Amino acid sequence: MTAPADPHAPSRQSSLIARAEDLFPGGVNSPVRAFRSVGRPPVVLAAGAGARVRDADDRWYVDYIGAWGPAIVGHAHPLVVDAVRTAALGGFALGATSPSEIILGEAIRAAVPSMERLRFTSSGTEAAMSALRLARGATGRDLVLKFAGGYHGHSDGLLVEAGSGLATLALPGSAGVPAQVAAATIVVPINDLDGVQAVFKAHPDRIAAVIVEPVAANVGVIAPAPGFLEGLREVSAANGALLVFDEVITGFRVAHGGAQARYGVRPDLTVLGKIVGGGMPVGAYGGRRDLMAHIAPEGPVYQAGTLSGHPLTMAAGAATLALLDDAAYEALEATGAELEVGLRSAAGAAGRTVAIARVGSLLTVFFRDGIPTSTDAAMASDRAAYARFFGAMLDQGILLPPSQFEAWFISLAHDRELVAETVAAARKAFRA
Ligand code: KE4
Repeated sequence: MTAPADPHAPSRQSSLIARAEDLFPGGVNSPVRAFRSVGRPPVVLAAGAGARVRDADDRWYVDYIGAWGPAIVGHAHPLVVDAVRTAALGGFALGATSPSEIILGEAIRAAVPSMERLRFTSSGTEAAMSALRLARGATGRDLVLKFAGGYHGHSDGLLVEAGSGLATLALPGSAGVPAQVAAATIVVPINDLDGVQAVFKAHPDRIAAVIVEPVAANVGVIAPAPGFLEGLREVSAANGALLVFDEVITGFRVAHGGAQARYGVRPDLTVLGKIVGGGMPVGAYGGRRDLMAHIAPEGPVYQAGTLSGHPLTMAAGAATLALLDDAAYEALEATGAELEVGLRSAAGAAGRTVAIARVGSLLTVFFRDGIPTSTDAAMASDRAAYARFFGAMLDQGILLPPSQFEAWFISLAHDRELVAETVAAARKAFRA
């Protein structure tokens, strides 16, 4: 870890930020990277290696952003880098089906059997948007039910009361979404099965799909209430609506087969992203054979993409999934548990009231009393306290997600030493 020569000299990072702010809205290519809600200048990250990242001034941090999920085996894993390098030697996008798409597609289907057939895209947004277009095309219905704080990418209809950056910026939705489009999305609080029943009763035969993050991770981590996912399965089927699991975060994260394997609930359609691309641009959606037959060129629901199934993405994804064996998930669970226990004792020692929610290697430290089970409870957390904690951790070389409402992502590269370093920093930060 090397500090800049003259701490008062304008750092390379600060000049890069100035140029970025002139170029991009907020100086970023995705809002949450702007650090707006934590009151710090954003970092500019030049490299990552394992569980650490390096900023443009050569400061290293223990990293819990993890590229927002994809870096589950650590940054720049040699086997993943080699796979991409080898693929690159054969050219990049070739504009036709490549063997690598078939290899990754079969690996995904082997792990997620509900995805009887699938389609790759270049982002989770595209995948979620396409899954809902398919649901509407297959059912002939127009309405979609989502959950407050659920984030499924930035397609128009899914920005209604979404999480992630909208929760971070306290935005109810997005400008530019036509009222009639927003009106086709009905929102219910997370874990509110009665609310879901009431919506189906109020709109009989009109709801095409229920889309849910089976473990909510865009309002911080909120686990499904016991019976919630099973209830969604039953109510959707009973009302002729499709159940769509958005597993962009949970897919290959909370279990090799995702949340649907962890909780034993089989959706009609699944949305994937992040990990399945190993850090390269990716999305995927898939499910029942009879539904996927509606997708062009077999059926009338159109979806396309110049770089869908990109060979370098497929190579990175396949190399990453190959590393995620049973031992990997046992290690992720053990590291997550160790970090949770350490953080809880650090907060206790400082007399700080926090609630630590964790599902596997997804974790959130909520600055509130009691683990939230609903959207409102999570959203009522003390954002200012989180911002102070974030800053105190950053100053000690620990990079947390720059929002109370984003999950901490633990990787296979987070070893006991790094967990101990994180807990030691937290002991001081909770007192800040
Ligand atoms: P992308 O279009 O960003 O690849 O995926 C959208 C998406 C879909 N579904 C879920 C459950 C997601 O969490 C996401 C994207 N996640 C955010 C972080 N929570 C991406 C970070 C960002 O927007 O910069």
